[in-house]
Amino acid sequence: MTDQFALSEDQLAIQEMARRFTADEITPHAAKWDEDHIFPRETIKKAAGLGFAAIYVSEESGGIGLGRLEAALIMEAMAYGCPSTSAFISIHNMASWMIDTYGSDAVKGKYLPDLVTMDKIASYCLTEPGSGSDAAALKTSAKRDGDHYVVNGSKQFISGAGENEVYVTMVRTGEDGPKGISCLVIDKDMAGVSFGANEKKLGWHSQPTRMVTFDDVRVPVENRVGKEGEGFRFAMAGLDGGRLNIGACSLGGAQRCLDEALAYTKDRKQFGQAISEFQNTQFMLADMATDLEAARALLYIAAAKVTANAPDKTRFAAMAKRLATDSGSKIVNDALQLFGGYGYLQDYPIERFWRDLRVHSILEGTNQVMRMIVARDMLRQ
Ligand code: FAD
Ligand code: 2MC
Repeated sequence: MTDQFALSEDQLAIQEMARRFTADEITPHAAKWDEDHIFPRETIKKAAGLGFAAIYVSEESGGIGLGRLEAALIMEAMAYGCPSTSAFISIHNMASWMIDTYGSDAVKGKYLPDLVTMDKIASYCLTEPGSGSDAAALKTSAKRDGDHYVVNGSKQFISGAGENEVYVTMVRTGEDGPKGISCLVIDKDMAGVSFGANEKKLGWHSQPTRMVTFDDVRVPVENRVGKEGEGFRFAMAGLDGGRLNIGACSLGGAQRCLDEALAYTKDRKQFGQAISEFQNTQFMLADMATDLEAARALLYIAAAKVTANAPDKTRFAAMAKRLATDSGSKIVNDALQLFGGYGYLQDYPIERFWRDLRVHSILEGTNQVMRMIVARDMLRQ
């Protein structure tokens, strides 16, 4: 009866590999990356050595050709050590998958060999200063001039900007709205590409976030992914997977904080007994574990739907992202409460997870937008 919900041997092996990598290469360093704002490029490159830079890029293109559940397992495992670094690797996977799935042989051949090894890292550029949730209102323009596009405009909040070499960018080549949007791959070193200051953020300190500005950037037409007007659809399809991964990062962070809270409450004594003896503590731990398992179950189902290209995959990815990120943040907040004043100190990891997970309810589509996607799909039927 339970077999259909169990992970396969291969999936368990991948999960174990990702957990081992996290324990060896991420967890021991994550607090320092956070405190000193260190971008761990070497560690990220090591993750690529295990195939984690191209989890659902096809094997023909040099990826490991796995499904979205496997990707979620990997992201969840790495987020147990550092949600920020895990999410960073997820964004690179999303952008690489878009090139592999929708790109011509020319654009794939030009970019994917370096992306699968993470000799080059990819950013995903959709958001603009004037268009966040209403992404289809973007204004960055790409005007055709012979065998080039001339790109002008700005992208806001771009993860990895300034460090990464490759920018998978949604631009306007046609009419207003989603149908006038195309997808271009733009190199960091193309003339006219520049970057804003590294944003000072609440969390996600192990990776930079900057504005990217395009000033008469000449991009070869062969760098277009798919046809003109298809870019918005590709961007949204990429986010179906990205949202699962962000949800998985919240699950991993929440699991870590739950484990820390279990150990701490058994150890810490007040009123002559371990605080785990209080019924309030037990009820909180029980609810944290229950909410985590419920969110995880939905996320794994949604991941299976995205792998299978099920008709309701977008709705499920949105539901799973909403639940996993909101539940994840609540679980971490409860863990912080159980640590008392110590939870607020940087001596313990909880406050870092609290800060890192907060943004998961905002980016890759706010949780209000997730509700909008779900309700629209329900009402359409
Ligand atoms: P707004 O769209 O202005 O929303 C403000 C508020 O209004 C929100 O609460 C929102 O839910 C609500 N709202 C808006 N519309 C509706 C509606 N119709 N109904 C109900 N409520 C609504 N973007 C990229 O393209 N690439 C990246 O790599 C990237 N990385 C990021 C990293 C960080 C650290 C952050 C903070 C953001 C990143 N983003 C990135 C941008 C992110 O996706 C946007 O911030 C997000 O989509 C929300 O857009 P906004 O900030 O403009 O908020
Ligand atoms: N897969 C494929 N196609 C999709 C799709 C999906 N998941 N979602 C929408 N489309 C298609 C849709 O079918 C339609 O095409 P057609 O008219 O041919 O049927 C087209 O795209 C336009 O869709 P909508 O009519 O739904 O567009 P609308 O503008 O009303 O709303 C909305 C779209 C709000 C869902 C979208 O703008 C959105 O997701 N906003 C949030 C923005 C966001 O998530 N930003 C994340 C930036 S990345 C980030 O934060 C990182 C950290 C990397």
